[in-house]
Amino acid sequence: FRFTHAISRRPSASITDGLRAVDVGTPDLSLFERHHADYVAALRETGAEVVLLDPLEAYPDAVFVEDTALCLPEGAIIMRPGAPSRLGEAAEMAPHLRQLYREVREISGADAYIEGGDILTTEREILVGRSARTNAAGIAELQSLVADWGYQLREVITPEGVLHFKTDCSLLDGQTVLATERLAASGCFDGYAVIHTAPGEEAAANTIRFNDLVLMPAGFPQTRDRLVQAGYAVREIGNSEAAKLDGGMSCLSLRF
Ligand code: CIR
Repeated sequence: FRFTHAISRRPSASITDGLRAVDVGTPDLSLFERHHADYVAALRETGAEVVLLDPLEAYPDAVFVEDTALCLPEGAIIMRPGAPSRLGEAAEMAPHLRQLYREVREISGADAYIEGGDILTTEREILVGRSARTNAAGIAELQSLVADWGYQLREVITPEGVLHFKTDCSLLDGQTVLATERLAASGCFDGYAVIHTAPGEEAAANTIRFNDLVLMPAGFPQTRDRLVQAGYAVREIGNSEAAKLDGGMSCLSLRF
């Protein structure tokens, strides 16, 4: 959770066509832009260098850069998003990672699909949730690509009806995660300390610990209080527009 860099991409006007499981209204671009600017400012406030990429009109979901790559200290791995409309986003991200990393590898199997939102990297392992976007072939290829870097992959289950594994959890520090009760009940965090989101605030589970700050979506006061009481420096960021597209704090950046 200590990072020197992040990559983020400004939302495009085409965000109105972004994927969503349930239509709860069209995201408003100017409000999304304001929330995004607050998000980037918070990352920069921690001392990190944030590369801010231009909007990509051709890809309505391109603001959710996390799904295009997995960034590790040893190198970056370009993903193969399982949503057909998002597959091309990975190739758009690759040159930027090649500029910042000495080693960049790629998921390339034609039947392999995997999105960054399904991957939680902790200090001891990489958890990958199989989901509608991430399949067994994608997980197997990731395992083979990170094996020589010494990483242990563990496959976990993304709850039914939840977009990504990390929609329901986030890493708070070396041994602590924030998770919904429904996800923690699967036992995937046995051995970690778990802080649960408050009942009815499941949408608060996707936060990021970024250096000294925990960035969380605004509007979940009970979960915020739990984090503050546990000693975290919490920054609330407006997320109403990203949430209409099933997006949250982790989706909006790559961190390394
Ligand atoms: C999608 O359905 O792909 C986007 N509308 C939301 C992606 C959110 N990304 C993430 O959780 N890492």
